[in-house]
Amino acid sequence: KMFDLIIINAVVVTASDISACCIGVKNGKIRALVDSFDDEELSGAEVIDAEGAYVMPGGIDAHVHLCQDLKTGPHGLGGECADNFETGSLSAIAGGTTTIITFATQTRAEEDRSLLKVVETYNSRAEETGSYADYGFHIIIVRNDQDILENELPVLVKDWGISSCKLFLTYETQRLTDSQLLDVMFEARKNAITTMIHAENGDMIEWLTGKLEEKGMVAPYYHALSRPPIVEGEATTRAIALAQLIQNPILFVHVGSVLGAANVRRAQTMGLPVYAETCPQYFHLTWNDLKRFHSPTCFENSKMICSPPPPPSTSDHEELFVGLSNGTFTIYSSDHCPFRYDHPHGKPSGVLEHPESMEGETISEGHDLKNLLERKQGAFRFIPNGIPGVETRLPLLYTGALATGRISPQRFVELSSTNPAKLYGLYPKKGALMPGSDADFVIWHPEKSFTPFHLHNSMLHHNVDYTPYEGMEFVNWPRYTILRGKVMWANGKVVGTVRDGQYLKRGPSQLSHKSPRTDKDPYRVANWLYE
Ligand code: DUC
Ligand code: ZN
Ligand code: ZN
Ligand code: ZN
Repeated sequence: KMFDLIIINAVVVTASDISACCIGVKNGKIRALVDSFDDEELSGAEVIDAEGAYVMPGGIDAHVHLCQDLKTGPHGLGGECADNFETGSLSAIAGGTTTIITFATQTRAEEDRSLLKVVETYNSRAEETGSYADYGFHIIIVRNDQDILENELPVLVKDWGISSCKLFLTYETQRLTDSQLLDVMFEARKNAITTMIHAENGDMIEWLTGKLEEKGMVAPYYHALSRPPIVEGEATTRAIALAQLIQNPILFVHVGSVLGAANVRRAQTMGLPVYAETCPQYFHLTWNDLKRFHSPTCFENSKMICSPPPPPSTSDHEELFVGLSNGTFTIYSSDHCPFRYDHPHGKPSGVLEHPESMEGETISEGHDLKNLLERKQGAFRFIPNGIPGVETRLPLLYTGALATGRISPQRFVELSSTNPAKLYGLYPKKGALMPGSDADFVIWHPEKSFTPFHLHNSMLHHNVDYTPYEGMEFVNWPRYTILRGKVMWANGKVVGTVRDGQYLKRGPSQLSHKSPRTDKDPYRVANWLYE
């Protein structure tokens, strides 16, 4: 037989084009895009009729937290990921995503000093269960040990294909000082590693949190007030300056403020290789959602706590949508950070009864995390930061941006698949619909035959007991998810297996093809460093 799988009646969308055609797949790769197939070509092939719906490259979610335990929790203040590679990747494919890039995270504990050991640990967690989606790792670096950086970064790139690292400007247990940031960025540059930056000013957050606690303002809502837009505004400005000094591309993760987006835009206009990721919560949630009513006993909302927090109001959403359409934002990821509600290692339930009992408690050495978690009092300082969303990412982008005409179908593909593939060195194996590319697809429902529905958490496949988007109306949902020619998700059913996903070795970023711009750096900040 000539093809294993044929998709007919497709409206094929790439980052640049839309065209009504058919796709032929052989051995897990795209082999042909044509007007039609004849009987001989069709014989023996599995045929999927897209019925005129959009067929896009499978979603690439470049920001997913899985298997992070209490010690390595997403911000070192406790919290344990409820999803492992099995449940997290299942949730991904049920939402049209065929590739996830997750985090392997160094900690300040001595046994986690070696980045290679950290990656081996996370890799064995992935291999233990397997994965429904293809997957890779970013490395989180929380210290500047020269020996580790010099010896291990080249091995990470060469043996593991890890070409990106995430650095923090906040969280006591993760943040680097400016000089430590420069150390890591300098070594990253030598290895063509893209630095991902969590840009929030940790000192501003600490100071504001202290002031809020003095006034007894510790309920979940005040998490947002402890992180007003200037927190991201300052940190993006500073990190841009540091990256300009080092002359290495940076990607701001989870940009959620208009101020942050404006700083990114200005840097891009200066010709700097500065990229930004944004996430669904910055378009669908506001500060108000942190105090949404849930039940008679629960009126404060730890469920919605994430960092950076959602923007203050819906008018911010409109400004952020501009960045989504005009290219300020390079990629759109979920920041799936799965904590269960009302779980000792997740989000505390209920309300804080005695706010004054929090007085005098600060994050310090020897602070008794376990004790605080057991009290489950819900002061925002102790609530793990992060919300789930790997499955709802593409449907939210469809409903909020594509169906409303805020972005084009091509831009949808660019943000959700092609740009992440290019940024993180997976292109054109991933993120493209060209002969030779992996046959990863998301096929939507034909719009005319799809009835909008209200989402409930029970419909989702993650191991989290809530969704921030409970009750929201969705105008479409992935009908088929196909991974390397294998149908994984079809008409609401999982049809793939947890052993279908493969580890992805990645190459260098393909977005800054001529970067650093040592030849023509108009700012000549510190070219002598590299001469
Ligand atoms: N950063 C993330 O990337 N995810 C969740 C929490 C955080 O601070
Ligand atoms: Zn972060
Ligand atoms: Zn609630
Ligand atoms: Zn994250």
